[in-house]
Amino acid sequence: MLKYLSLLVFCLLTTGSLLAEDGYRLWLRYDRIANEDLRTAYLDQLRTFRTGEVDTTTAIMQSAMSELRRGLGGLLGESIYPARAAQNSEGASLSLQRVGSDEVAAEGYRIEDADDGIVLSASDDAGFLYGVFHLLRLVQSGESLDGVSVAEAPRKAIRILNHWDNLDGTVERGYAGFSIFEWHTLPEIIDQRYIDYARACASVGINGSVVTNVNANSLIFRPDYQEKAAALAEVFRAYGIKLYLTARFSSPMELGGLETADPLDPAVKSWWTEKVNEIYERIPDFGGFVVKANSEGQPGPREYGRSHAEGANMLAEALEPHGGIVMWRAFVYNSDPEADRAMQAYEEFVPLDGKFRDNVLVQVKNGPIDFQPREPFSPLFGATPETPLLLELQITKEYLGQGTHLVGLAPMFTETLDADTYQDGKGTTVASTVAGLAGVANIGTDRNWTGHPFNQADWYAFGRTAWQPSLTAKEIYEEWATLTYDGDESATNTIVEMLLASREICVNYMTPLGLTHQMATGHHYGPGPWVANLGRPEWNPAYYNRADSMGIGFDRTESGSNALAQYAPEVQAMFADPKTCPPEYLLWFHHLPWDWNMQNGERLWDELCRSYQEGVEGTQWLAEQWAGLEGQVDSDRHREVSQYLQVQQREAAWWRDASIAYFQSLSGLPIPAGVPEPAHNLAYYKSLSYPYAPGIRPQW
Ligand code: GCW
Repeated sequence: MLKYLSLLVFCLLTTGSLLAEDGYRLWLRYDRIANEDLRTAYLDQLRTFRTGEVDTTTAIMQSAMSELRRGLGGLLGESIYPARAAQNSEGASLSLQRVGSDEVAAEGYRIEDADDGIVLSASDDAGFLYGVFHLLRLVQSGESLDGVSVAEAPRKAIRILNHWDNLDGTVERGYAGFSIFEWHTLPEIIDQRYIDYARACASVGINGSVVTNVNANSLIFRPDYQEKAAALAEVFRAYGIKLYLTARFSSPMELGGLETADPLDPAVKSWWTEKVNEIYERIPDFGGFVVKANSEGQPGPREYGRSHAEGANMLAEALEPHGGIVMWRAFVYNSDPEADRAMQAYEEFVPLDGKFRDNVLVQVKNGPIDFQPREPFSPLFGATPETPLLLELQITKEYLGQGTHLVGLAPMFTETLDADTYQDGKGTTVASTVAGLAGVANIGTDRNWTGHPFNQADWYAFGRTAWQPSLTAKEIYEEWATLTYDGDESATNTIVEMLLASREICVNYMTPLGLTHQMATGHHYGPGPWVANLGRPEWNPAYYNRADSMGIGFDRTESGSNALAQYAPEVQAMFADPKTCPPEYLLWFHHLPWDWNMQNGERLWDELCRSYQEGVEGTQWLAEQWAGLEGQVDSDRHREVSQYLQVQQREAAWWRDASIAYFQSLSGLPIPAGVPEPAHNLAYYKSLSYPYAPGIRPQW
């Protein structure tokens, strides 16, 4: 008997710890506060709870109340039941207060330590929900509520996740399993994941979700799929999240049987109008469409000689009576070998400024090419004063080590947001020019949602940045690390330092000194700087590095493509001269001889080699930091991250060696001291293939 009992206890203990730290709870871990003094202090402040006159029966308020019960119940170890008037109205308590929107803006909130306790005020339900998450965050991070005075409102109205999820369950550029949206069991089955997804999004202020891939499928507009989408929308609604869909431009042909999708054709227009009306019957708060048109084979208005504005406006007109919007992507480029791909979105969209309807936003990737480890900001930001723009950031990590490398993206987000476009004088940061942020999600069916445990930090960072773009990467990671791990202050600091340093480490081992798009073909995993044989010139790494026996880099100054001219004069002045151009953008803007003298006195070739080496050493540093945390973070996630870090170290060396082997075959220069010779010859690196990336059919 004793034997069985001890076995049972053993099982409970082990399963308990496995369940506790498998990452599913993300940062919303509401474990009982270990420090008894702190727990008691919070209990004294929060034990009673008054909802006052606030109507808590609406869907969003129900979510807020249930989160509060769950959160405080877990953290304080005692159930807290909100009541209109607290049973014991003596003494301090937590209470809700509805105020006018002149006092607290839409979706905003205040948390204050008032005479009769902690007061959470908001002017709408979403504000209360966000306020509850903020309050829980404070308690979970052990921040004192004495004298607390928080006043928050989102800086950007649109804070939206873009899922590149296909209706067959696969996720384009997704590295964390399959889509969490189960089209085959919707609308009847409401997976708990949908609710937890919505909770997580709301906890960081995300208020929109595009559940389908921009490489779109018109089937989503069929009534059966609309029913399914409506079921998701209902879950999201309770968390202040609007559902959006991607619109395939040729849907009237594929689904409606029309002969054209010409946006000026009356039959096409009325097809869309009816379709939109149908959607709103099922989803009254439907957000609208995201459209990828005339880009990478997607259909669009240009096929009919119509502009992007004419295409977008036709959809916008159908959505307008319902309050819906169109997010029209600027990610367009053609395959003209003479053209500089970095210039094309600007060339296409700046002339259309002023031609879009009011409910159209143009969605622009952070850089002019495509989610690279580093790019300068897109010149479109600030260049379309009459057209609201959305900043599209990548949270998934195509081109950035995909699912396996530890690369924290917050420094990249803030680098773009803080960049000064000078379009309206000094201080016209990218952040100030955009109406909202769209993030390409990194979420899948993996138990911990994102594959690599640290990828959760990017989801967190996206939401927090979109809410408040002036937050620093450090502030955001401090929050995340505190909430997600239980380590002491020094362990938390180590995690934060790792995340902060990791993006630059990745830039160094993949694409240092302004190089870009050096990844292998198709799956974009691993190095392929020699690739020059693809059907479209601008898909070739060699197109981007322009390396030959004389030098390396893409001349985007007056003597080259002059892409630089698309920026404001102040920005041009920063980059125009290779002698003063910041080294991180040097080969983006300049083609230079191998023996070019860098600002630090190093020869370009030597600096390039050393940068790769620095990247590799950076991955070793990451691994050492993490090894030092053994015993300070839970063993499951410690082991998992350690394994990933080994992969990253090996692959960083692969990047360094393959890149140096290739560039040396052109420069003919010796490898500088401190940088090892490549482990293999160039032919070896060229022969490697990587048939494992998700979405790539394994080949013999
Ligand atoms: O980076 C490229 C990706 C495509 C993606 C495209 C886009 C959804 O390789 O997979 O397609 O960007 O942003 O539309």
